[in-house]
Amino acid sequence: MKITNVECSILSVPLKRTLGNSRTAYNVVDWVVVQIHTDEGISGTGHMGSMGYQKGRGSRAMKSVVDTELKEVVVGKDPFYIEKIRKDLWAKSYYYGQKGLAYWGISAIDTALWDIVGKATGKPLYKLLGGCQDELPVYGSGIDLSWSLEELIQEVTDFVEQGFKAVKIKVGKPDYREDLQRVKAVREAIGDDIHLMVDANQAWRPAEAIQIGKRLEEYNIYFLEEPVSNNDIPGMAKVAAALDVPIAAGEMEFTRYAFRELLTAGAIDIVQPDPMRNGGITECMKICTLADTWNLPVTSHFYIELMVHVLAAIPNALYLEYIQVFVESLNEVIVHPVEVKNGMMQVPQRPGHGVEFSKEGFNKYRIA
Ligand code: SMN
Ligand code: MG
Repeated sequence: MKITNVECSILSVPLKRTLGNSRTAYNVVDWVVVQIHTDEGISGTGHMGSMGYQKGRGSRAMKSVVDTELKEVVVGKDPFYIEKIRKDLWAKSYYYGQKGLAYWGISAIDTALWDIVGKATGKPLYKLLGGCQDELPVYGSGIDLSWSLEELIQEVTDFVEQGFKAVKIKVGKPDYREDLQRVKAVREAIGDDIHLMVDANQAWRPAEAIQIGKRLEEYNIYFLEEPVSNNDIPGMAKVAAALDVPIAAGEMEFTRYAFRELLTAGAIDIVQPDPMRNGGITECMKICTLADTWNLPVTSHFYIELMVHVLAAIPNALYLEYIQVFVESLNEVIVHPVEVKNGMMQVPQRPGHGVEFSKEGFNKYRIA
């Protein structure tokens, strides 16, 4: 089999409401879709979710790196030679790539190649990767720091009513006492039996994170995510050592090498790879193995539709993240909507990863 073409399109889907974390606000997701075609009529896709507030979300730059740099490495090759293609992409982009936008493109290409292999063999991706389970627990995740307390409570109680056994909310308000009030109110609303995670999106310095983290522990927090900058690995390790609550991070990291640094420093207790930033399905599996080597669990970041296959193929899976508003945005442009029932997701049995972008989605939302 030979790759005949690589096409990259942008589908810009507005969010139903504005989301906010401690860093920024979002009101749109650009789904950057990489389609790889072959001479046997099989095509695979990898997508990047590039979100932002109005302008400035990176999608055109992502498309440009695929179109002008990466595509030529891929065309003409056998899609089953995924490691070889990765090696060549890495070599081609070594000067400007290895992290950043080029690596997003490599990630999407890797994912599309796995999709082709799945379709060519007629197998769902997780079985090709080495199946471990057919369903996974999911937590309901809110990008909700800008929402009022009433809206926040509505969100988490909706999650619990839908059957989720775990929810995550944002923290990182300028005055941490407001975070404590929100966490207290959420804990009271969901009761003691639901896992409650909090995500600070790097809002604090280490000493603050320890001080606030100790107060948060009073509410039985399941994990505290990104308390400090992902560039401050020693700081994160200090926080992890000082607090009982497990520390989760990894969503901002490129490549397994970055995870090696987090793990050797003892900076995290829960590993959170994002397959569209950290190198696609192949690299994500390597990161999960690294986590397992450190005897740590993995919880997904974003991309539930892809991470369901990765977590279904590893022995150390903890939870899938379900960000309802982003899933609703994705469901606008795909054929088979992501489905979560009673806090569990069954792994789709369609060949490949099973995410198929729809003609209607392309017609309605395509901007490039
Ligand atoms: C998050 C950030 C960016 C995209 C999706 C989700 C957030 C999370 O930090 O962990 O849910
Ligand atoms: Mg996060």
